[in-house]
Amino acid sequence: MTTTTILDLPEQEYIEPGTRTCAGCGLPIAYRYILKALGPRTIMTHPACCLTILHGIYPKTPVAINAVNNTFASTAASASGLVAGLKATGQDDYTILAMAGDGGTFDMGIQALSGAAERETDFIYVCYDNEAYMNTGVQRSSATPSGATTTTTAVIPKEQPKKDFLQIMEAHHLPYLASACSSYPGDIFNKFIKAKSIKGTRFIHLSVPCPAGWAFPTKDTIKIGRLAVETGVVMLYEVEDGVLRLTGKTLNMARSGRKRSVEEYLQLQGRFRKMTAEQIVDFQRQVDDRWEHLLKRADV
Ligand SMILES: Cc1ncc(C[n+]2csc(CCOP(=O)(O)OP(=O)(O)O)c2C)c(N)n1
Ligand SMILES: [Mg+2]
Repeated sequence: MTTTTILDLPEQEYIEPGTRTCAGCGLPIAYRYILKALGPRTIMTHPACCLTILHGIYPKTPVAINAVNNTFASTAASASGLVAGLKATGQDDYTILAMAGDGGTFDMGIQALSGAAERETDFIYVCYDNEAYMNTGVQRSSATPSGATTTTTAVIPKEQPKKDFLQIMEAHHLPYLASACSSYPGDIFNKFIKAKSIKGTRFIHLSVPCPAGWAFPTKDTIKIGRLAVETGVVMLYEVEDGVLRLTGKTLNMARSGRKRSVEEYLQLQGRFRKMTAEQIVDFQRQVDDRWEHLLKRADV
């Protein structure tokens, strides 16, 4: 994979100043580079989530591409309809982008997505993962990691581990699947350029830190995303026709053998404040197991 720096990116912007996301939100950072990669011939569909907040209230929006706001469980069904409509009207130069949160994907949207992926429907699906139902007030989802407090796991932090959704999507034999993080724009850009060039259902998991829900200062969004990757909590990789490749920082870490302790990531976030020493050890074990598992499959 080529290395793309900020200076290599197209100057055209598709998100104008004035989005209604919270200060320090990781989502608009990533979305900006996604749209730079996909360009103006993109139609996107999204359910209720922080992305709806970003898109704004009709008739005003800061986003310069066409977008459909669908219902919570319907993102992949809505994308399938857009694909069919464009086909029926003979318009074949659009990219369909479906984008939903972790609640709208790991929990609510999984059946429509699984069905569309099995039918090899031609769209890019992005699950941007802020690890809870954020826009309604930080309720736990199946993407919330163990040890995190949310408003529905306020007294006893979440006990179950995060659902491994990338593995679930890999089991659909997709032509392209990737994991990205908002702190690495060049890596995001490369992955969406590649996804655009491939036909069929392409799935990208995008990790986006959330200062409001994770309880860290708004200035630290990039730092927290980088720490997620530097500790191996989030791994940057892509799987093309079953072949796994590590990318960017994760590839460098695998080559150098340097991975930071998860405590460096956990201690900067208020949501993990109630974790016991035992739970931290278990969290480290979960991260190490996945790290070893993916490294075995990669050509480092
Ligand atoms: C069927 C249905 N149930 C509940 C809601 C209320 N609701 C709107 S957005 C949302 C949370 C979305 O969480 P997620 O998909 O993770 O996106 P985020 O807000 O974190 O960006 C909920 C529960 C809804 N709109 N529709
Ligand atoms: Mg969420």
